[in-house]
Amino acid sequence: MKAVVLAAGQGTRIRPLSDSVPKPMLPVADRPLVAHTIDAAVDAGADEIVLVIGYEADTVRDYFGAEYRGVPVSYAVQTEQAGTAHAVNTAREHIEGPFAVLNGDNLYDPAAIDRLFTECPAICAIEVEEPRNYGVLSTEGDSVTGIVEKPADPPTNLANAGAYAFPEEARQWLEVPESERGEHEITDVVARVIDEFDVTPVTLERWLDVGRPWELLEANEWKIGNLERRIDGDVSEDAHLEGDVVVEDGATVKPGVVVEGPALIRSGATVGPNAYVRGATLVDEGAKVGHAAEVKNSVLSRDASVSHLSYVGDSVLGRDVNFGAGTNVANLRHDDADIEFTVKGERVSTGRRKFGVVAGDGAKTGINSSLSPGLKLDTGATTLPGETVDRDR
Ligand code: TTP
Repeated sequence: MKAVVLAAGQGTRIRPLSDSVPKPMLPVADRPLVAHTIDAAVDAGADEIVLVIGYEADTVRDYFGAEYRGVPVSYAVQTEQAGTAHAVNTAREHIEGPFAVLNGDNLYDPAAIDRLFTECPAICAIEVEEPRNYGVLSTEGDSVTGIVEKPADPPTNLANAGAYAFPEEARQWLEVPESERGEHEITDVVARVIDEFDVTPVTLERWLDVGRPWELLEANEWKIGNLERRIDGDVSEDAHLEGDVVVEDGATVKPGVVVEGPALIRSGATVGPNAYVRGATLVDEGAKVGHAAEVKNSVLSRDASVSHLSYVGDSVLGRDVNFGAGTNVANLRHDDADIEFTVKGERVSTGRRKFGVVAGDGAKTGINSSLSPGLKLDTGATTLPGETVDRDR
């Protein structure tokens, strides 16, 4: 079965991280987010991956090329991000026979994608506590009987998880009218398939929709948590690596460093001397954790640097970010309330008691900067030496 993977979106809610890197290419453990989706499809036996690309399309195409893990990859370019059904319709020429559609910014448990393929026509669902915020499936016995967006009175607690196996007839049904929010949405195609076919719900054990910056952190918590200890890099005898720590070939861990796994230190990265790295941290290619710095449960993207005597917790640093010496990130409020973050101009709860800062590519802090919890630093933003920063910039 061919798998159409949607990766054309602009990722507006995850800005500034998506300012130049498209969301599907943001780092999750040792590969881009969308590579995990594609891995699940390949493991389930997909015979071709059709990637729908648009926003910053070349970054995606350059990474995957014409073949990924022995499976051919083709591309459909969606020039205007007019909705998920519109995205699949862009790939129409590539589709023949039954086909799967997967969101390129979702993490699925791989076993479920396997079942999705075998049970076609089928749809992945996840049991949630608050279905009102999701597309919700109604079911009868082992069949899906309907799908309704954000219902006031949800028929089940089964949320649509954005993974579908469609019969070949669905190829003819991809042109759907604009929805209330002005997009051509895949749920309208799903509704037609449900009307005309017996559709099986496939329940996921675990699922994550990566829309906002803290969900990128959660994606890394998930995938770094699955790593098994492997030390291939240059690690000092005086460093102490505990648990499932991966140090890739070409990475350097200097004397006096303590790493508590799970953690991933990628090729070209340097940690220490005397640094402390803990809790599902990614130190991506070329990134640096300096002398006596502490990094906890954070993503340091490619070539980001946390200089000596700094603390970074529960934070996401984009590419080439430079935190000057003594930069301190606060990740907890005195009143213990959940940390809020600005998404598309509005403060929203992250649902996390601990959350630090999100710094766009190339942001720089002056020495001894103090950064408040839930702070956003835009791409290229700077702070002054000794500054206390409690407003986004
Ligand atoms: P969304 O999460 O709705 O959109 P997005 O990823 O652009 O993010 P944001 O809402 O923050 O701007 O999209 C779900 C998936 O579908 C995601 O993988 C992107 C993809 N997509 C397309 O490929 N084309 C489109 O026109 C749209 C709307 C989404």
